Amino acid sequence: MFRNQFLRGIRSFSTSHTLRSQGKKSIRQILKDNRQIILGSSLFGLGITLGFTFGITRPNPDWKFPESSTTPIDNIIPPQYAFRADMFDGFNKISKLIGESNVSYDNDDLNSFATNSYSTHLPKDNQKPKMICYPRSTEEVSQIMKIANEYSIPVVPYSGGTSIEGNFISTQPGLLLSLSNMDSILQFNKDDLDVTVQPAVGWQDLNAYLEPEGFMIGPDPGPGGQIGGMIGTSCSGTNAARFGTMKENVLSLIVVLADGTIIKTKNRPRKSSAGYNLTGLFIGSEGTLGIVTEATLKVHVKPKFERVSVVSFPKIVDATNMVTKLIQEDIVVNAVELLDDNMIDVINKSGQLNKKWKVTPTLLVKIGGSEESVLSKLTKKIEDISIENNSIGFESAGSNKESEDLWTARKIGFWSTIEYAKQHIDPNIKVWVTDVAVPISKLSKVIEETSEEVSKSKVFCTILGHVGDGNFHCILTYKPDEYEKVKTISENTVRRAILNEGTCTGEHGIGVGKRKYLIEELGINSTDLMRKLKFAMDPKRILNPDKIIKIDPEDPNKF
Ligand SMILES: Cc1cc2nc3c(=O)[nH]c(=O)nc-3n(C[C@H](O)[C@H](O)[C@H](O)COP(=O)(O)OP(=O)(O)OC[C@H]3O[C@@H](n4cnc5c(N)ncnc54)[C@H](O)[C@@H]3O)c2cc1C
Ligand SMILES: *[C@@H]1O[C@H](CO)[C@@H](O)[C@H](O)[C@H]1NC(C)=O
Ligand SMILES: *[C@@H]1O[C@H](CO)[C@@H](O)[C@H](O)[C@H]1NC(C)=O
Ligand SMILES: *[C@@H]1O[C@H](CO)[C@@H](O)[C@H](O)[C@H]1NC(C)=O
Ligand SMILES: *[C@@H]1O[C@H](CO)[C@@H](O)[C@H](O)[C@H]1NC(C)=O
Ligand SMILES: CC(=O)N[C@H]1CO[C@H](CO)[C@@H](O)[C@@H]1O
Repeated sequence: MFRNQFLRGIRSFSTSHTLRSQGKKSIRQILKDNRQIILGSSLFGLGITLGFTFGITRPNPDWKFPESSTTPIDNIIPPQYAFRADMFDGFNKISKLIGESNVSYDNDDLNSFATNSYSTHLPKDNQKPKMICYPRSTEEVSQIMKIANEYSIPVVPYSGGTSIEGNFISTQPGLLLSLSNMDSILQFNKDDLDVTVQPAVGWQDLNAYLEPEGFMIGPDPGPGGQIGGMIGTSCSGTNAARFGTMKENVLSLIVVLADGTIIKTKNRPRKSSAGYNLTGLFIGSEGTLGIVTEATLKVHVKPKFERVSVVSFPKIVDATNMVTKLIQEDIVVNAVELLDDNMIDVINKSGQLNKKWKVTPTLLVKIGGSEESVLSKLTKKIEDISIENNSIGFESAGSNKESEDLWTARKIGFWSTIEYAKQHIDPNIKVWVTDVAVPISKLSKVIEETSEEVSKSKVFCTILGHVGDGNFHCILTYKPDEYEKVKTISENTVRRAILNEGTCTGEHGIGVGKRKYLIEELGINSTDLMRKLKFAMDPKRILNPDKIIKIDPEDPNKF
């Protein structure tokens, strides 16, 4: 018992010592630190005495890292970020380093990097960056991070800015590091099917580059998304059913760590059993562990022919049953998307489609291949399965062009919902997008229960799902006074998914809004381990603070 108390004393001393800011400090902080050192030293002295008395091994005085496998939030002290004057000293150094024309203090700029209008979680008024910088190379990012680390300046990396879970909110206003000057495609290895790019290359631009040669990349998130941010959120999109998510599509990364160290995660071969999987560690880490400055991605052969079939059903459950059947029958689809009746209605009303579809739950099934005859055969098989699963309509595109037209319907779903709600419900309408994913066998049940809850609530919502992966979105629109209502729906949807062995986020990430669900999903030990990794790699907690896990015990949010 003595031993435990002794160790705990030493541990809290070591923790605060390790985590304390190394930057310039206020008097208050110096006093606080000294108190801790005095307390720590007296405990240390007591420990040596006790150790001597009870025959315990003496602790190593150089030991600076808490001897635990995880880091619970109660074991840490608040981060100490740079005060205003110090922060601007640091900014000046950065400005000298990369040139005045590559930084900005302009108020409109600062505001434009605070959020985007379709985000589920919005920043508070003061939560915007204090300076934007635009580095042009890995080397510059590294130099900037060295300065930021020295001065304890919070840094938020930013690529396309389309993420929607508050992933880049400046919760601790500091530096926003925009990668927009790093937008080159560096190397395309056709024979190896991989491409190396800088982080601000957009996925659409990359596809436009690859397409003439007959290639494409897998993930297709929101229009405007860029590789750095796509790695940040481990995004996916409609193609994931066939080509996988970002997690399956990155071969290797160059990353700048919190203190400016530059690392490579892997070489270029498809496989490797060389040590820890560092590539995987950074994908989905939302800029909290390092800044990606270069990425090598898998490239896929773009299907020569594609066919999209539109299948209508009386009920959502019939549609999801059909998806299960397609998977069981080993029918390889390139994508299968679910649109509920409201979604079809808003797309129809958007006037952007040539054809009008039945306003009823609908599956869009996309198949691809190198021969048209194979596709025709497969389409027939899909039609047969749909008939056995109560479909009430089946229409298949006759050509690639027609297929593309049908696919635009899916791509405009999100905007059509917002447009419709603005025009018909309230010009100030807001939007909250849920993003759960469950094992396919649970999908029907979870969608059905969710859609029942939504219709009872009377808020206007459309449902859109990447159902091949068990992932679906409710695009909940709400008037200001309906905020609590949609919050409850979103919370219930997440709980329902977790109860069914699912995840709170299939592709948008945790950001600031889903931290508590991450704990519910994986358990506190797992998030405490994430915190341990975070502290090991970013001891001053400067990289994208407060995302994914709580890092400040004084953060007013409970989780
Ligand atoms: C209309 C619409 C539709 C969408 N559809 C989908 C969809 O189908 N599938 C899907 O997965 N998502 C979708 N999204 C969400 C969004 O497009 C994705 O999350 C995308 O991956 C974000 O990329 P970005 O470049 O915009 O990232 P950003 O918003 O710039 O950043 C995302 C996160 O990554 C971090 N980050 C940025 N750059 C770097 C870097 N270089 N190194 C380390 N961290 C970095 C940021 O700090 C942030 O935490 C949609 C969004 C919209 C608005
Ligand atoms: C800053 O930006 C300008 C152009 O905007 C560029 O020419 C210059 O090389 C950049 N870097 C430095 C160190 O000034
Ligand atoms: C490492 O993790 C990534 C992302 O999760 C995955 O794609 C990859 O197959 C893993 N293994 C290697 C050797 O990179
Ligand atoms: C599509 O919307 C138009 C209004 O823009 C409406 O007149 C038409 O009936 C709708 N079509 C279907 C199939 O519901
Ligand atoms: C966390 O680990 C402890 C052992 O330290 C164990 O008793 C507990 O059940 C674990 N909690 C969860 C949620 O797995
Ligand atoms: C619920 C339902 O009707 N499922 C049917 C879907 O189609 C397959 C045959 O292709 C049937 O076996 C399922 O019973």
